[in-house]
Parts: sequence; C-alpha cells; structure tokens
Amino acid sequence: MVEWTDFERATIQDIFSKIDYDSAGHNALTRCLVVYPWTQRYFAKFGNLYNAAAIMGNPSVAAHGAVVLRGLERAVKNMDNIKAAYTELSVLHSEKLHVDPDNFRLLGDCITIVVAAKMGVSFTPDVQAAFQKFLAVVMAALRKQYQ
Ligand code: HNI
Repeated sequence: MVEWTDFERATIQDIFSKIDYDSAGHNALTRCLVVYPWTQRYFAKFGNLYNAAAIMGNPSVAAHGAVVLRGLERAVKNMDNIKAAYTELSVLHSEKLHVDPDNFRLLGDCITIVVAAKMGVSFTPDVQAAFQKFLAVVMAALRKQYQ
C-alpha cells in the first residue's frame, strides 16, 4: 500500500479543492491532443480535431476533460485504496477502449502543466513532488488490469 505523508495528503486535497474541473480538464485534454496528436485516435467520435483551435473549441473535448478530472477526484477521495477505486476504469481503458497505457503519463504531464501554470509560485518543488507521486499512483492503478 502507498504511504502518504501529512504534507502530501494536505497538498493533494488543497490542489483539488481549488481546481476548476471544467477549465483545468479542458485545457489539459486540449494540450494532450495537440502536443501528442496520436492520442486523437481514441476520440474519433468527438468530430473536428483538425488543429489546435478546433480542438480547443470542440465541446466534446471540454466535456471529456472535466470527466477525466472528476475521475481523478475519485482517487483523491480514496487515497488509501486508489487501486480498488480504479478497477473499473482500468478495465474500461484496457479492454474496451484499448488505450495504450503509455498515454496515461502524457495526459498526466499535461495535467501537471495546467496545475503548475494555475498555481504559479505556489507550485514549489515539494508540491510538485506530491502531485507527481499522486499521478504516478493513479497511473499504476489505471494500468493494473492490463495483461
Ligand atoms: Ni480516459 C473515458 C478517466 C486517461 C481515453 N476516462 C474515461 C472516463 C473517465 C476517464 C472517468 C469515463 C468513464 C465512464 O464513462 O465510465 N482517463 C481517465 C483518467 C485518465 C485517463 C483519470 C488519466 C489521467 N483516457 C486517458 C487517456 C486516453 C483516454 C490517456 C487516451 C489517449 N477515456 C478515454 C476514452 C474514453 C475515456 C476514449 C471514452 C470517452 C467516451 O466519451 O466514450
């Protein structure tokens, strides 16, 4: 089981209590689709992803970005048992969506950049360390059901 320090717990709770799920999710998913264009293949049903402006203005991208961020909230609420909390999501991404798990880290990095830009100087190395640890645990949980 993952051990969390008081600082790590407080930092994760603090970040997620202040985050605007809609805009952070929208911005992070937009970045992921623009910076790593091969990730677009999983979102064919979202329609026009032709260029950065189209991706940014696509309402399905905005809506799904918020869904992903709310997915992370599930981990925040279950920090002592993220693997169990993510069993269904892991099965979904592996067996139904067939998402290459290497992409999880790419989206995670985009989420980190969005959070860092929002927090500015408050995103200290210690805060980043706690956030990256949290994302690493989430990614491991999402990978769990892959054979
Ligand atoms: Ni992901 C659906 C959470 C990474 C492609 N994804 C979801 C849902 C959640 C979610 C929550 C909705 C599930 C449901 O409907 O029951 N995804 C997460 C999280 C991460 C992540 C927390 C990592 C930070 N997903 C990724 C990545 C890709 C991805 C990296 C592809 C590059 N996800 C999808 C697709 C769907 C999806 C595709 C289905 C979308 C739809 O609308 O059908």
